[in-house]
Amino acid sequence: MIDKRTRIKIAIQKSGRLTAHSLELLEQCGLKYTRDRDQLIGYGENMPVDLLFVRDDDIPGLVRDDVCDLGIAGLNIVEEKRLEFLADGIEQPYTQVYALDFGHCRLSFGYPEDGPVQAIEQLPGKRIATSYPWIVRDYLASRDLQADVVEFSGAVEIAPSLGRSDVICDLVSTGTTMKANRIREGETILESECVLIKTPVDIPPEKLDWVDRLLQRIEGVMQVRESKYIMMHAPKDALADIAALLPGAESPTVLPLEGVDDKVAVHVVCRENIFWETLEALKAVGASSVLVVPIEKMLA
Ligand code: PRT
Ligand code: ZN
Repeated sequence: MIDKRTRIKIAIQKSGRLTAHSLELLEQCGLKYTRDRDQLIGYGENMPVDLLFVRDDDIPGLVRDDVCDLGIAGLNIVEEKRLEFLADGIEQPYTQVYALDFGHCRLSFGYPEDGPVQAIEQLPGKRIATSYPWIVRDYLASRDLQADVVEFSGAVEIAPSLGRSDVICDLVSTGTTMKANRIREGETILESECVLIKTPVDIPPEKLDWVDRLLQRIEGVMQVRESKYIMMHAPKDALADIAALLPGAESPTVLPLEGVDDKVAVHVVCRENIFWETLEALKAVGASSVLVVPIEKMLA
């Protein structure tokens, strides 16, 4: 039995598109764990953290019910369940803490190429197959459109050819699935990525310190993904130009160069990715010996 009072429980997808990235994120936060025999629970060895491996659809409910303190799931699922809970009068089933920058996809309408609907204005009176009935109904209501929403739990793209719908609304990443079924992607109603959600209940004091530490580490991991440490030699009078060229840069460290009066060494952390164009622009204002180094860990 897991001690709920002192150990943090995190719900993650058992096996699917989000599993590897979710585990990688937690491992980057320093978590080491062992999985039980039936692989349903991961016991943290070096932190008071346990992982619950479940279907992604169950993650919002486990967090809402405070069975888990935190959960990692796609915004598509988190938002779908939020609207469903809202219909039951539950206003804040969880708080969304971070967007995690993986699992990117979009929820879009799909119009069969030879079907009767080719734009949202033609939706009234038609049937829409989707696994996201609450999001679709919410979208239709916001546009004052009346259409029938037919719930499908999977293989939504075959609903039109089965004669079950005129249109679909489904997740898209590359667009290959819709194309293969001769469906044209239409309007996107939700841009999704994986998010971290937190229980609506106050975290007990016994766990608060570790929850805060974990959230801070996740923030650190997110920041270093894009961040770079940049070193260069630069003319003293080009420092303002250089600062303007570096995206998301913090105050640079400026160091003297032995035996050189008009140049300095500049070290700076950039919070965004650095492209070749930026390096070329730095060179154009006089920078030389520019090094861009990845950052492994960062604690704000
Ligand atoms: O068993 P469990 O319920 O946990 O898994 P699942 O089968 O419900 O989910 P899974 O692993 O397929 O997806 C988990 C999450 O990944 C989703 O909730 C999204 O947040 C995210 N994600 C990202 C996607 C996609 N990209 C995606 N392309 N989820 C599903 N798809 C499907 C889509 O439904 C369609 O069938 O892939 C097809 C479209 O892909 P393209 O590349 O052909 O456009
Ligand atoms: Zn699922």
